[in-house]
Amino acid sequence: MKDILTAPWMIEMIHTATNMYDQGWDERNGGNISVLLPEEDVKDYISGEVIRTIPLKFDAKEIIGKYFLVTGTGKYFKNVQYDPARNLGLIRIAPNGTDAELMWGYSDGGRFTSELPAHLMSHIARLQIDPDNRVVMHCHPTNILAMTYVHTLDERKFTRTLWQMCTECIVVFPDGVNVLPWMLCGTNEIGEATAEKMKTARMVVWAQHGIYGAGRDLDETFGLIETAEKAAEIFMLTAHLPIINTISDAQMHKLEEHFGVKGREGYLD
Ligand code: 2HA
Ligand code: ZN
Repeated sequence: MKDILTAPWMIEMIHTATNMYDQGWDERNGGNISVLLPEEDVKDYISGEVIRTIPLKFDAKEIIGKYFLVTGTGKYFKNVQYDPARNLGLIRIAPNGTDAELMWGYSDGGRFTSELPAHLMSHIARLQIDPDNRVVMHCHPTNILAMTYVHTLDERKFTRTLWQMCTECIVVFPDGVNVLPWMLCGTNEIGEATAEKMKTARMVVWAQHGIYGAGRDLDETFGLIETAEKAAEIFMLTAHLPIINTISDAQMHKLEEHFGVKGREGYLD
């Protein structure tokens, strides 16, 4: 058996959690990440023995047998690099669909993030759209959060404002961002609402809380959130000033043409 701490996906997870902490997106125990791992990528690193079974709070029958590397509940992104086995866990969805089998990690008796319903439901939703989707990421980026206090939560308007803040936004997230109003976190209800929103965009803002992103790998998903957060930062730096220039819809159409992307239907005039 190979040392799991040398697995490329483990190293990438540790680097990503550390980087997110360094961005200021994951204060204290804020944020959570889940990565879907193909069995062939994990089998050499685990004994196959189930350490313990942890109940899920919903029926995840669509993803029975699938492996996920998931951050732990109450754990700090800041600490992942120093003690991965305590702060992360590798779970497999049990044959009944309602339990998770712990294969590695959560070494202090811990368990997966309280936001696992939103993660797994989002994985299920994204896999139907993109079979190569592997990552769901949640965090609390400062400017995205700030923006939800001072900008309408209308999804078209919110997306258009972000697109207008940096030239490359429409290229990076042509699908835009969807937005949920404030809801109680850690529940199946917010999980279901997030997954529904994930059907039409890879980013879902949770007003007054943070953001969810989905993508094929950690880099792509991090990059999505990083780009939206940069745009929100420009918005927060300029929202109180007289705006005398912007990126017009005609210019957005030029970007679409040049980069071979298509902005969300009906979002550009
Ligand atoms: O506790 O970010 O949304 C981690 C969170 C909950
Ligand atoms: Zn959160």
